[in-house]
Amino acid sequence: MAVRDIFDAVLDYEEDDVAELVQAEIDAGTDVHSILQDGLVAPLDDIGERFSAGTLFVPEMLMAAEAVQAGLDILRPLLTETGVKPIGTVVLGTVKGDLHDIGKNLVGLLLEGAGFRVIDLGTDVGAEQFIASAQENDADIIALSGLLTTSMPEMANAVATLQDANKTRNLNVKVMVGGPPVHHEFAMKIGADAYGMDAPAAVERARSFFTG
Ligand code: B1M
Repeated sequence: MAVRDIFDAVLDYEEDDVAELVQAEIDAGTDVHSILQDGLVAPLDDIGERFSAGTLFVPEMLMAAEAVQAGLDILRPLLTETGVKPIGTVVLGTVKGDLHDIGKNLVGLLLEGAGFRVIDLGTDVGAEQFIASAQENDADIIALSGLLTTSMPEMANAVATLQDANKTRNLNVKVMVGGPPVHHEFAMKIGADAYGMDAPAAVERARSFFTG
């Protein structure tokens, strides 16, 4: 039994095996971040490369994502364990037109684990939905995820709308962005307050809004 078996089970689209193997590694005391990174996230890069090469297609990408999600469900309690009073509230979502949610879910789990209250709006979320939820939940941060290159203009549009609402609609939130096509320069150019390269970096950025 090894983390490599989880990797292989994701590539075989074996949801139930992934869940069982993740539980077995937890029981064996394997480092949670190794289970996450080497067992669950790494095979998706492999899947992405095969998709780009035209050797597998959307249904297989979806089955792999579902297998990863089954493993994440098992890891969830370990990633979100916290007994502390919430540091602040984050409204999180994947931008309009984009249906990818695994990276966003990971960002949400680690934020929760770091003591934030997370309102997850899911995928395909428009700027006005982010604003309404931030107002309703008295949020401190809005966090936007996007995986497609075509999501970048939508992310820019959402950030502009949110920053405008900060000035004109009595909203007071910081805006954070992330996802593979996004980088620091782009984030600053579109007026975001922070960019997170990965989920741990997103937590650091979110914390920095409170610690200065
Ligand atoms: Co899609 N897909 N997909 N896909 N998919 C990619 C992203 C792609 C790179 C594959 C490829 O071509 N090699 C490619 C995008 C190309 C591009 O635009 N540059 C692609 C494509 C083209 C598409 C479709 C257009 C395919 C089609 O229909 N022809 C379609 C689009 C649908 C849509 O969104 N409208 C599509 C669909 C799908 C599925 C639905 C089948 C499925 C998603 C299922 C799901 O999410 N529930 C899927 C999958 C699984 C992938 C890959 C294989 C895996 C994505 C993933 O979950 N990675 C992906 C290829 C790849 O990544 N190698 C691919 C793991 C995840 C942990 O990483 O999300 O990057 P990631 O999150 C990271 C960081 O980016 C960061 O933290 C996380 C880790 O710590 N992060 C943040 C993310 N959000 C953040 C926010 C932050 C901070 C950090 O602050 C707010």
